[in-house]
Amino acid sequence: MANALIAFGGNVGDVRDTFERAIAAICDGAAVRLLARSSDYLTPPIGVTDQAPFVNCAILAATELSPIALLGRSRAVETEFGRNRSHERHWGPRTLDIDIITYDDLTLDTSELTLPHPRALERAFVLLPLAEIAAERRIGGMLVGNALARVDQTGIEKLPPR
Ligand code: A4P
Ligand code: MG
Repeated sequence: MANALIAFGGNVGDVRDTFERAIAAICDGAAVRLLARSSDYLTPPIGVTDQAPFVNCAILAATELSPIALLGRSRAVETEFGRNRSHERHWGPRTLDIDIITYDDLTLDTSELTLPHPRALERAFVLLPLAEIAAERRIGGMLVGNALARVDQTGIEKLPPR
């Protein structure tokens, strides 16, 4: 059994509702079990800035799936919730983006999957949710809480429970 941190983002449709259903679809209670879920955060778009704000959250899950099988399940869930990569811009609007941030302490660099996620430590929209559920976790040797102190959190708003 491995522990995985998984980040969710989206800015098209009812993203918070999508998150609820997507998390339930990934965490079936068997091969993937939900251990913790962060709050949802409203976050200014990073990268391509002329698009709607995103909602972001993160979960901690225990899983029997291999990293590649977990990625496969994540991509199937992205597709189920309306994501169509052939119609979208890199870093542009999307209903649901699921990124695997860590899988235990595994490091991996293949064409399909890079672990830990290479941009996680630079991004407040990933680190703020992670700090809620895994502040003491290290990513690439750095504590989530310390990484968070180094990034710009301007404009990010923690959303109340629905
Ligand atoms: N891939 C490799 N490693 C991983 C991993 N650890 N987890 C591969 C998930 N996927 C991984 O992803 C491209 C490929 O990365 C996948 O096919 C998988 O095999 P994608 O989701 O199709 O492409 P993308 O999302 O456009 O690119 P990327 O690099 O994942 O984008 P990011 O870095 O996730 O950024 N601003 C705010 N406020 N909030 C956001 O959530 N998201 C983005 C997208 C930009 N700006 C944002 C947000
Ligand atoms: Mg992605």
